[in-house]
Amino acid sequence: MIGSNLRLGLVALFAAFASGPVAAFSIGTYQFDPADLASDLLSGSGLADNGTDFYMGTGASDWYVHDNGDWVPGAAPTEATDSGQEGATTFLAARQGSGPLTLELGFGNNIPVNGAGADLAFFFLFDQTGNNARLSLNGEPLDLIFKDVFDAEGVQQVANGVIWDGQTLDNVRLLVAEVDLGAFGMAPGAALRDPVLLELSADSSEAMAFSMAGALNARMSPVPLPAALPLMLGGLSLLGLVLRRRAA
Ligand SMILES: [Ca+2]
Repeated sequence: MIGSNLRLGLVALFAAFASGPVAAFSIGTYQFDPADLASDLLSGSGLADNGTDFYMGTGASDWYVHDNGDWVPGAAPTEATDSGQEGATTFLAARQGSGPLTLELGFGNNIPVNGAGADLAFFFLFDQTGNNARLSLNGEPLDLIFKDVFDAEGVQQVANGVIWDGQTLDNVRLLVAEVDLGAFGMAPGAALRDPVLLELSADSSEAMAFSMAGALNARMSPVPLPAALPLMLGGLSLLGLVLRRRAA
């Protein structure tokens, strides 16, 4: 499961440091605000597992969970859209023979933009040499290209504490696939407001384990006004009108 050429020099994968009101975190040379991560699993299709439990996506937001030999309606898995503070240790995987797993992911907080170079980073666990992942945006597909994650000193990064089939694994190979939104024809500075579709195929005996997606270039999402606020402001101006009339 772990490549023999893997350098296991890592001590601390996630150097959390304070940056304003939210704690930023890093995975090797990649730095994120938690709001940069894909936060919404909008739909899913196919068989998924998180190393412990099995899920069945229906092609919508509804999921089934395998429970004592039966599929029962259950909560959607959260491993592909976690906050990042768990590190890249949790995952949703397709396994060999289970067919492709399709995940529709949305960025509900900070909005990815087409900035300089790569704009999105998709992290995977285990050796994905024989597996495939395809990203689609507005129906346009792009095969992801995996590479190892390194820190600034060139040390290959691994994930520790990965729960897998009843074991807790350390030194699990960590891979990343970078995506430039320009490859989808997006103009420089354009914002990605549509969901992305990730199709995971375990074509080898290694699990095709997707851990998380993050935006490398993002802008803060404007905080929407509460629906009641315009009404409240309207009410206040009406009150002001009444008060002025009384004063007159
Ligand atoms: Ca770009």
